[in-house]
Amino acid sequence: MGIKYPIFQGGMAWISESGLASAVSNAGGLGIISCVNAGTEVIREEIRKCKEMTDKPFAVNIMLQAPNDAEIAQLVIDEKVPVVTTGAGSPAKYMDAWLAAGIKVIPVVAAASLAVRMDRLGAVAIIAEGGESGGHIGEMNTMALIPNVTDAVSVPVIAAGGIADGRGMAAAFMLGAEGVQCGTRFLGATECIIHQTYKDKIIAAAETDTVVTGKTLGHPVRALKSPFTKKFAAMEKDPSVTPEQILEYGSGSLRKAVQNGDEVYGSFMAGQSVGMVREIKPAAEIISEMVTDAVARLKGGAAWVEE
Ligand code: TUI
Repeated sequence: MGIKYPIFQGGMAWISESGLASAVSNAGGLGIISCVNAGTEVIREEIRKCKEMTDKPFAVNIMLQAPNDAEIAQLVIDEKVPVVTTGAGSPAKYMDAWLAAGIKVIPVVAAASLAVRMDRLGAVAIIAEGGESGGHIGEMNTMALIPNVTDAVSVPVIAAGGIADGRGMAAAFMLGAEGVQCGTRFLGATECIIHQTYKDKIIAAAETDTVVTGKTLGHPVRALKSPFTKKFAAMEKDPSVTPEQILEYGSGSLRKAVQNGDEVYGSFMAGQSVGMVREIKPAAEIISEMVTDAVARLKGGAAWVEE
């Protein structure tokens, strides 16, 4: 990959832009720009800004349920983006074009079955994301997901979901992963553009302060408990409310949290590792502390067993 540390910054919708991504890449990790926000031209600008702010590799994350995913799929080729990660579905239909353009493709999967298909289609690595994560999640949790995916594929696996410090990173390696992806931890990065209210909530939250809504819609999403999630959950239980009405209520809720800090209608997406995010600090410090602690823990890891 050409990166110093195997730490990816998750592609977070409306959040992961060129400032955060370039800070992570400059610190030796892999910064990732999310494409879920404005239109394709805005993403082109973000990619160009990122190239100006770092000469290190970075990635673009494509959410496969986005209305403009086909346009973005072409944009990353035109802009010669070195690495693409995908989420929320299978990128099979774009794989040949990306590989022909020399792009390294790293799909996010939530189960081993899709990981196997992606390995066969030419993915250079797989991000296996457990249900501790914030945002759109699958059924499996990280502890059981990672060994299952590493057994199933021939390429390196990057663990995601519940990892926010050196302990999580060391544990991920023990489960067979060769890298980690963190989203929630980078919500607490100085360079992260979320509204101050969102940051305050992240710092204040305990590990039990998240909830999953949307299971009845087939689209589970983890976020901080809030007036929004309470109302959303109540609508899901109410037989007189249609799925369309619920989707309408949820539409735009993440943007309201990120840009306006809207405490009534905002969806403050975050993973269970939020309890470990206790202070705002630069991305470079987050990364260097994580690496130092992971190395120390890995060296001491044999202390509790004897053969
Ligand atoms: O994509 C995510 N997390 C996200 S996307 C997002 S955008 C959004 N979501 C809801 C409301 C408003 C905005 C927020 N969080 N993570 C990657 C991820 N991918 N998690 C789970 C999956 C996944 C699920 C099923 C990947 C593949 C998959 O495959 C289905 C298949 O085709 O086999």
